[in-house]
Amino acid sequence: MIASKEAWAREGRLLTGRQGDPERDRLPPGQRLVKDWPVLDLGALPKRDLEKWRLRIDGAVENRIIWDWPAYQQQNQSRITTDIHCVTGWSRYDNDWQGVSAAHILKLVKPHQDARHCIFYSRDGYTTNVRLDRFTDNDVLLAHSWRGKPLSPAHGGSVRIVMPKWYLWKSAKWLRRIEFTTNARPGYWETRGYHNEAVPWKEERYSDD
Ligand SMILES: Nc1nc2c(c(=O)[nH]1)N[C@H]1C(S)=C(S)[C@@H](COP(=O)(O)O)O[C@H]1N2
Ligand SMILES: [Mo]
Repeated sequence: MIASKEAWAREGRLLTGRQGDPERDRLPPGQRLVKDWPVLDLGALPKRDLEKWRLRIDGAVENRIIWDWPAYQQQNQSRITTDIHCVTGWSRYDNDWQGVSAAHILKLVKPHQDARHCIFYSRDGYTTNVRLDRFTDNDVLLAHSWRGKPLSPAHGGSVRIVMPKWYLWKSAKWLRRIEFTTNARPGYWETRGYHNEAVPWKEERYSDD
């Protein structure tokens, strides 16, 4: 059962799950469904300033990137709908995101053969790390819009990462830099007891679980 749920989770949309009890098959263990969208962060809200906005993508890559806002807007745009799951216990269904896909970024930067990890750096000083082989999931997005409107500052606008298959602390808000690395470098919550992997279907909440 767990194995098949993980497989559905990897698919991104729980197609098989819908045929059974939708609540049980779509909601990861220990989660409750919410209709609103709670705000959780370190409490420092960066100013939204598109003139000064930059995104740097560097580290173990062939081609470094620095985008300003117009350059980022000119990239191929993707639109996807995903569920999100917060480690504090809430999940929210059917979030409609627009942005630039991780797949598009990987094609441009070409990570080195030995690159294994990505580190996300945010404007509020927050960092989080993910494995490169999960950043390549086809539902990973650098999102600028939600339900067709610019992502609100509270939820990470101008641009946040969306990594729907991992707990939401991996989805860095106010993104300013992605660094590709050969070694894992634990981020803010990963150095404070959170799990390194963070897969909701396995309840990878805290590293001593
Ligand atoms: N830059 C930044 N990104 C962040 C955080 C943060 O403090 N700073 N908190 C993380 C955590 S712990 C959670 S649960 C989600 C919450 O996202 P939301 O406020 O949009 O619900 O953002 C994640 N991304
Ligand atoms: Mo969180």
